[in-house]
Amino acid sequence: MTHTLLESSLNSARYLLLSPTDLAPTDPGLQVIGAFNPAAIQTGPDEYTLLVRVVQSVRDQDQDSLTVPGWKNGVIQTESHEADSFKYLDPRVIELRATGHRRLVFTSHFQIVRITNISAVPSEWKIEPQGTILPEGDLETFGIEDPRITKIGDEYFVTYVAVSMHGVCTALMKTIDFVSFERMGVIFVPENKDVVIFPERFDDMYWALHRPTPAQPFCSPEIWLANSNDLLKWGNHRPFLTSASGWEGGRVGGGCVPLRVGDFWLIVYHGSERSMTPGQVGRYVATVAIASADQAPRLIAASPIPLFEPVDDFETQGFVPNVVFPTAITQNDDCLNIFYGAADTAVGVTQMSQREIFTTHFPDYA
Ligand code: MAN
Repeated sequence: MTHTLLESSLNSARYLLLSPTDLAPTDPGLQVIGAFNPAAIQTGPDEYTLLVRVVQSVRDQDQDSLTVPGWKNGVIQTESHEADSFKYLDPRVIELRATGHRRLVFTSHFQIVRITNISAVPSEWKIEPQGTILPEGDLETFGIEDPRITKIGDEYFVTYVAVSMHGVCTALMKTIDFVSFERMGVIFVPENKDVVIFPERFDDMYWALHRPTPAQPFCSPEIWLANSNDLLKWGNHRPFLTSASGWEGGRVGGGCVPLRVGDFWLIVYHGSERSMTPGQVGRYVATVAIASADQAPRLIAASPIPLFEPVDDFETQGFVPNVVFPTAITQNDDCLNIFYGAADTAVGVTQMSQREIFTTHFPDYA
């Protein structure tokens, strides 16, 4: 498997870790069009484990219809729509004219990936695909997306987006070995995604960031905070981080699991600027905030400038162009590896100095 060191217009080196061509489809009738938005966590002294979202679409299409894939009982099911019975809302979604209901043009599952030789630069990391996690049950028929991993005790908890004709919600699964996974059910009802669970409890409670998408747009979608005493029933909901204007005016959403830095949580999240052009998704950047870690999470400051933006070819070109979508951080002393989805097509990683993030973005707290 090849991965390439790329130049960035910003100070951090960007590395392309995984592309769709590195993975085989789960079914001969499908093609892999994306491998992106990875969860990542250190699982051994020289090992990271990733859960990469793999996106597949139907390979051979008729000219006068579109066939979209989904899952039932572990088997791919397809559904065809006549060309004049729907319209594209953007490259990812169609709307059926008869009902106004939406369908994804693809379906997603997770590829488990093991990375070793992690003390080397990312271009020398050894990357080995392992097994897959496929959608299961009625709430995952359109796919599973955008996982994030939080380690609590000896267990790894994975939040992920479950998509079906019942909507887009967030569910939880857990594992101790990344071989077998136990589904724990839905934790945030539709429409809610970008759920990240803090790795430490406070006030005897677990805490999470989540991102409801209001149907009545009194505001752009923003990040909320909630707590729970069992990781399953969440309450005490309150807005946590609202989108500012400009580059994050369209929406903000949780990204990486918060990283503890002294008395702070370092919170890397995404912001997007919606496109004014119909059919285009807009531009997604990675940005950063700090919150209190010595008490219940409270926002202290959100950076007035992005942490990194799509600049390299693999970030500006792809299935959804101009997207960097941060989803995980691992740490090696001062060096942070920030894993992200690039253009809804590939997995990237960028290395940044924790100290420099504070001096650049939060000089009052450096
Ligand atoms: C959505 C997310 C991601 C995706 C971005 C950009 O907000 O669900 O899955 O990467 O859009 O398309």
